[in-house]
Amino acid sequence: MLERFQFGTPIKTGAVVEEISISNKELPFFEIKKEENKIHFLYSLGDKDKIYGLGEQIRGINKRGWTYTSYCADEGYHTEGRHSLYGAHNFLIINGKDTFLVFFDYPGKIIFDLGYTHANEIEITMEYADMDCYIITEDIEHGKLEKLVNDFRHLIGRSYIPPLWAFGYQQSRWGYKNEKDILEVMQKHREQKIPLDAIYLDIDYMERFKDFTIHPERFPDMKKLVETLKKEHIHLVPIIDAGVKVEKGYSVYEEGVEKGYFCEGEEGIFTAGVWPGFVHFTDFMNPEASKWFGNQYKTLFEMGIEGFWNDMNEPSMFYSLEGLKEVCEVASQMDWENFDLNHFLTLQAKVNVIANKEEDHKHFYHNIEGQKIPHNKVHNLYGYYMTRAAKMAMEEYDEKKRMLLFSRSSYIGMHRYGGIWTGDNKSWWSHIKLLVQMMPSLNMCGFLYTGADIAGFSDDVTQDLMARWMAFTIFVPLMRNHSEVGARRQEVYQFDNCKEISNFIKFRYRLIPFLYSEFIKSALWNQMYMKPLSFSFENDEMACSVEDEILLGDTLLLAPVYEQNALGRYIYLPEDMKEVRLKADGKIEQKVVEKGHHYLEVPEEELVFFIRKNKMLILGEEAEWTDEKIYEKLTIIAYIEDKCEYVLYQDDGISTEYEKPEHFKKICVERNENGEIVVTENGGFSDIHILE
Ligand code: MIG
Repeated sequence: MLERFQFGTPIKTGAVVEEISISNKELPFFEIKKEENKIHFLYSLGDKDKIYGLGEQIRGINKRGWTYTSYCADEGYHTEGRHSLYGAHNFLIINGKDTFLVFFDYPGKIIFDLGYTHANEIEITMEYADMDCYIITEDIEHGKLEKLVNDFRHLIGRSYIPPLWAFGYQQSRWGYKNEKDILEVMQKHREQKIPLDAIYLDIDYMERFKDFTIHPERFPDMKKLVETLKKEHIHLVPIIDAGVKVEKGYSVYEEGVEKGYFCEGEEGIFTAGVWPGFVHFTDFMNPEASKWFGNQYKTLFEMGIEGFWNDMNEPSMFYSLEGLKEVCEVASQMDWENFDLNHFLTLQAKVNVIANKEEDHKHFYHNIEGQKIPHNKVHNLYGYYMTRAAKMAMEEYDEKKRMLLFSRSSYIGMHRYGGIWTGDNKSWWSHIKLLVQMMPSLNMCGFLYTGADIAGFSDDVTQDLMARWMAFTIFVPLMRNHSEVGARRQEVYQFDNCKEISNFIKFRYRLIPFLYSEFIKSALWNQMYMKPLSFSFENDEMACSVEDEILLGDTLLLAPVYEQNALGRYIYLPEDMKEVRLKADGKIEQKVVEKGHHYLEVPEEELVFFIRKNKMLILGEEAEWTDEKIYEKLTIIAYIEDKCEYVLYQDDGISTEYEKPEHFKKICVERNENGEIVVTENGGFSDIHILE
C-alpha cells in the first residue's frame, strides 16, 4: 500500500511522477514532535531491525547506528566520520518489527539520526514542517524488500537510460589540458588494444573556465577533434560547471544578467567564487531560466558532442562575495605591530569556514512562481534541476537519440534525467568497499547509471589497488577511470600490470550484452541492478548481515577483494553456486561451490565471481569498443540443475524505443536426458555456445 501524507505547504520538487491523493489519516509508524518551525519524526526500532536507504551516503548497507544529513555537499573526504555527500536521497526502508519504506519529499536539510543518539530510536528532523511524506507497505510474505523498492520506483518514475556506448570503458583525468593530451590517450589505448569508448574533458578545455566556451589555443578545432575521435569510436565528454563566470562580454553572463536568470542575493545578483573566479548561479527553479541554460548546451551538440557531466552543482562555492569581504575586513584590521599566534589563528579560522557556508544559502534566493524562496529551503534540488535542464535540451535537440548525462549532485527525481558519479573519492582500499555498499542504496532510489572514479580521484594509486578496483568495476554501469591533477597518472597503460588490467577491461566488453540487459530491464521494470544479499535471502540471517558481497540481478554474486596484500578473501554463499574464474591467460574455469563459509583465493591477475543456481551468464565477443561485433557470437556459462531461461535485451543502443518486443530475446537452456546441457531457445542468435 502506498500512502501520501502532507505537512504544511510543500514546495513542488518533481520527485514523484504519480499523483497520489493526500491521506487524511494519521501518519503510521512515526510519532511527530513539533517545535517552532521544526518537525521531528520518531520511530522506535526493534533490537534486530535493519535500515536500508539514503542512496549516496557513507558507511554500510545497513544504515543503523549513525547520523546522516541530507544536505548536498562538496565533500572530498568520504570517510566514516562524515554525514553527507553530494546527493540527497531521503528514503529509508525499515525491515524488522515493521517493514515499510518512507520517503520525505523535502528539499531542505534533513537529519536522520538512525539509532545513533539512542540505539533503538530513529529521529528525523527537518527545519520546516512543509513536505510530502510517502509510506509504502507490502502485504506479502516473501520478497517484501524488493517489492517495496519496486513500488517506490514506480512512484518516482523510470530511471535514465544512457546509450550503449556509455557501458564501455571510459578514461578521464583532471589535467588533460589540450588536444594533444586527448589524442595521446586515444592513441595509447588503441595501440595497446585497451578497449575504450569515451574520453573526458575536465575544466581545462574551457576558456577561463567559462561554461560553453572552448579554449582557442588548447582546442583550436573542437569539431574536428570530436570527428577524429569518432572515427576511432571514441566519444568526447565535456564537463559543465554550475557557476557562470562574471565577465563583461561573455554572452552567457551578459544574457543571464539582462534577463534576470541568476539567483538574487540581498543586494543585487548573488556572487560566489568557484573556478572561474566570481560566478553567478542560474536560478533553475525558474523554468524560463532553466530552459535558457539548457539551450546553451546546444553549442556543444553542434560540435558533435553527445555526452556531458555536470559538476560543482550542489552548488559548491569556495566563498561568497560577502564571506570574502569579511575575511578581507578581518585581515585589514589586524594589528601588524603585535601580530601573534592568536591573530594568525583568527584569520585562519575565518578563511577555513568560508567555503560552502550554510549561512550563505539563507542569503540568496530563487524565484518560484513569483515567490522569493531562500536557497537553503531548496538547496538539495540544485544539481537535479541543472541536470534536468540539460536533459530537456538534449531531448529537444534530438528526441530520438540517447545522450550520456550524469551529475555530481542529485535528488530523487533526477534519476529520470541522468546518472551520477560518486564524486571525489580516493585511491584507497576502503573506497572499493564503499562503492560496493553504495551501489545497492543508489539503485533502490533509481540511480542505476552510476559508478565511482575508478582507482580513486585523489591520492596516488598503486598497481595492486588498480587491479582490484578494476576487477570490481567491470560490473558497474558507469565504468570511468578518473583522477585529479597532481595525483599519479592512472591510465591503464601507466602500469607494469597493464596487460592484466586490460584483460579485465576486455572481459567487461564480453559482459556488456548481459550487463546492458540487466541495466535496461532494471530501468524498465523498476528493479535493482545491484542488490544486497538480504533482498534475495531474507530468511538467511548470515546472508542478511553480509555487506561486502552483492548480487547483480538474480544471476551473479560478486565478492570483490578490497584489502591490501590479500591473497583472496573470506566469503559466505547463501546457496550452492558456480564459481567462475577468469585466468590471466584468458581461460575460464568453472566449479560448483557449496553453500556456506569459504576462503576464496583470488590472485591479483584473476577475476572470480559466482553464478546462482539455474541461472546463466551470457558473454559476447571481445571488442575494442561497444561494437555490434560483441553480439556476433554468444557464449553461455550456466549453473544448470534442470533448466533456466534468460531474457537478453538487444537494441541499436541509441534510440529511445526501449519497449519494442523484438528487443527482448529469450534464451533457454536445459539439461537433457543424457545429462548434457543444450540450448532449447536461442533468441534468434544462431551462433550461441555453451561453455562447460
Ligand atoms: O573542485 O573539475 O568532482 O571530478 O575533476 C574540483 C575538476 C572540481 C570536482 C569533480 C572532479 C573534477 C574537478 N571538480
